[in-house]
Amino acid sequence: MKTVTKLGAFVVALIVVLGSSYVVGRVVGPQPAPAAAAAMTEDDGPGGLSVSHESMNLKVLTDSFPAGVQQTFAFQVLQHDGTPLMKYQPQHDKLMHLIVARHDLSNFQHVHPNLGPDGVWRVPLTVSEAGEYRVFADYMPLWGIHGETLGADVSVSGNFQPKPLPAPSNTANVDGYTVSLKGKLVPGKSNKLTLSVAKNGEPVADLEPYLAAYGHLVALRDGDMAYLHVHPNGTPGDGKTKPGPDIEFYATPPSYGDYRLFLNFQHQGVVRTAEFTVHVDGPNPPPHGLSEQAFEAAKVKNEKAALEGGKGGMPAGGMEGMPHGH
Ligand SMILES: [Cu+2]
Repeated sequence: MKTVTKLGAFVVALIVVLGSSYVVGRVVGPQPAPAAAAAMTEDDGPGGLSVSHESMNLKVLTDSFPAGVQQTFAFQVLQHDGTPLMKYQPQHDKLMHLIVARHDLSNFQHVHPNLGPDGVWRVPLTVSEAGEYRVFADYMPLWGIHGETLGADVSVSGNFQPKPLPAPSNTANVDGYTVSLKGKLVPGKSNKLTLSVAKNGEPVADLEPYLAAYGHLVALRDGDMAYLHVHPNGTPGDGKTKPGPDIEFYATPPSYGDYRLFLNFQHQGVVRTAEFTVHVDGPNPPPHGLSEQAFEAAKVKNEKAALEGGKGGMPAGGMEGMPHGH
């Protein structure tokens, strides 16, 4: 072992001294090709956690935000060269959906800004209570292959009173409407959620289309405000989607934990928001697209190797004859 090490050191010294690629080639041999990247399904994960993604950057232009005062909220989606993105594909009838919510998942708003010729999105906005907020810009570039949700934090000044997350519940009440939630959310899986709308105990079967759907559902994760993409099942006028009382969605939570769900629905000309806290049970799907079995086997193997290799983290079996520790 010692002899080999000394010889190795000598070879390295020789290469350094001679500095010849010919010698390097002869002594070290050809460099092995880089190992092929492990095949894995790369998931972009939940949106809303970053101000920047795929060379686009969310820039908030409104820098003073007092609570309770209506003002113009302005922002841009900037491209890598600093110019604003001008071309968008509509999603649910709108080029831009702006979600505003406080970090404690209260004070939710869903509004639709207008794009000016200067590349600035503007919308009148009143935030009633002070605190730390996140704004989510949900859009799709005209050339986009998927929608994008960038998130930026905004401070609203005033007297801040944080609120605890309401307890999980399958029913929500808003303005005389009761919305009940059926279905189970499972980490990493697309599962169906059914929300049923009733008014004064009677099922509502004449919901009105709002943004090309009978309902819009946004889900935010408690703790970091991860923004879930939730897809409605069916569109008004497709011949099979009924105008209530049931509204169906498919949602994929990225992890277990608590989420706040916000349902927008329109009835008799008014858009309302029903809010739910939902607890999602684990476990999460294994990383890197591994099967449960492969993940469990890798954990057992890695733990064994770490224990046998000591604190240095040497691979087990790879250092025969080497004293462990010191
Ligand atoms: Cu919207």
